Amino acid sequence: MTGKETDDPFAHLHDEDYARPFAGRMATAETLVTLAGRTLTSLDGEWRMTLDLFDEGLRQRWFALDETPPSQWAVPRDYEIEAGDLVPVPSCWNVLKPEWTYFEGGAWYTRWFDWPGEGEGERIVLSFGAANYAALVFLNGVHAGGHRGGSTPFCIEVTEQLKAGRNRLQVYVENRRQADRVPMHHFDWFNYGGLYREVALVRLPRVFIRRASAALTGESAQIRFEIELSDPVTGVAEVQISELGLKASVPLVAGRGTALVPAAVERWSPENPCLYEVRFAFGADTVSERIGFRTVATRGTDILLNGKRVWLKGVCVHEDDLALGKVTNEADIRRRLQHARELGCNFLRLSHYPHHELVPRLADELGFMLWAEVPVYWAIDFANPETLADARNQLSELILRDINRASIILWGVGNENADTDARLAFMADLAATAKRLDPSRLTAAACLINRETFTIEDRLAAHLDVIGLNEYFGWYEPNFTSLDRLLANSSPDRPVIISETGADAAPGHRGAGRVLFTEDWQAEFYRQQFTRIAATPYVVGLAAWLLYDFRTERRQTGFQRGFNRKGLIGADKETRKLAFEALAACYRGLKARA
Ligand code: GCB
Repeated sequence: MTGKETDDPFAHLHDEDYARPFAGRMATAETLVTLAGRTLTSLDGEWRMTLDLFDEGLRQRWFALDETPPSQWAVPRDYEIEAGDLVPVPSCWNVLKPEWTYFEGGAWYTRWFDWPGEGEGERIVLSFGAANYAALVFLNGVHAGGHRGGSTPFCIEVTEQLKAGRNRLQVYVENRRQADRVPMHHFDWFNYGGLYREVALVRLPRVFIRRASAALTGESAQIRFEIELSDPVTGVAEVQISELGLKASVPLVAGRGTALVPAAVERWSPENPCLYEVRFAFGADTVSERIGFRTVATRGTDILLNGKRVWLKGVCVHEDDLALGKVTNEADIRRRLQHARELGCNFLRLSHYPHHELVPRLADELGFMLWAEVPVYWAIDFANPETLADARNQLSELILRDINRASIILWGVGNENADTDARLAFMADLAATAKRLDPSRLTAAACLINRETFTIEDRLAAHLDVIGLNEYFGWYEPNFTSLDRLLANSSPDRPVIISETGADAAPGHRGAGRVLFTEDWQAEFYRQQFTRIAATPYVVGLAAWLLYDFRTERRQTGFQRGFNRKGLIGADKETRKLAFEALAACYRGLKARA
């Protein structure tokens, strides 16, 4: 069936155009709404979930079925909401039942909620933290919207579909690995599926603040306030930072406006992560959040924070948990940042996709610099305009969500993508998108090495502020002499960060010399790497690969057993390997340069 009812009960068996009616109403960066300081009605908790490997729910329009009990069905059905499993949201289905561990396909989530009704002129938006990879949302049997991209938030307005009283919300989430997606079908992490971040309802006035940002401009002591409304109205918004006695007006034309306001702010830095409560108000709407003010720039091969050179002592981290999969929470994030602190870090790379929005919030509060990125990872269908639109949208959603996070200094637009003209055009577009949406931060990507001449060589570098370099000399390549050549041969005109280096170690596995998968070699590997990296003036940071071991089905030796073991700490997030202290000692030794 293609949206209309038919008398033929078997029509859906032959309709391969079944998804077409749901292609519209896509939530994008354009429809995202800032949640800063808003009161949300949480829809987390128990939902019913039914797997759907064949998109049967779309073919048969399961979402439109009434709730007649099975004893009263006139004709048989293939779907019964109550027959689904009770599952928590947020969650990844892969960790809920052993038989769902490797499931890649679709699942229907259903829950009911009571709604008291909205006030005069109010608008109601459904907000999703993320759903991997694509989602279709149905409220009271009606298609309300959809989203693609597995790690970014989205908002769907449901003012029209929402009823006072009992409502039925259904979300079809689907995590197939496909050639046109970002990432594509081949990546080195686990393909968790589900509604794995928070779901909530948000009440908004008829005209509301869609986004609001405040950032320090250049080295001058001016804050640039920027506001965008839901509608193209003209008026005046108010901004306020009470602690500074700052109050200013932002004139809005066609729903948008900016104002430059002089302000004597104390600068945010890892050593002094000071934040100010910033309030934005327009008409009946107010949003507020804690914002840090700092500048970030490059000069030659240096990265400057508040005009001063910084060396990024970093570690990469995936969003992965033995018990929860991609689900995280405040305690998990605080533990992660505490481990990074004990390692001596001032920097984390949130690889390889947008992490939970609480990560940059806590990094703001605790004082870490971050690299945040989108999963333009390895092979991507670079020539496909729809894939580019998807990647651009994921990047835009990430930037708009985190625009006020002082901790984020770098937007990563990709990782180790083979050099073709199509890739160059695709990724240059992303770098330009990042600059257009956010000129206050730097762009980066994990770039390429010419393995014949052993030089850093990537046409993309010209489009970036910072060159990321993933290199595994001493691990995938047996010795360090090629690294010596590479570092000596290259003379980049902009800063380089080693955006990954690392070696696997199975926790507890020991041995002397270059014995792969031992903790001893992993520790020695870091000592060898670090001596070289720290002695190279144009390298201004390292993001070690990585903090914790993580699940990935690509890795199947006895040492790996479905895990990438390059963690400095095991997958239990407790067991420190020898390399943890080895790298910590390297970072301590670097203090004088920072
Ligand atoms: C890389 C990738 C990263 C992998 C890592 C590895 O270069 O960027 O995602 O997990 O190497 O362990 O091989």
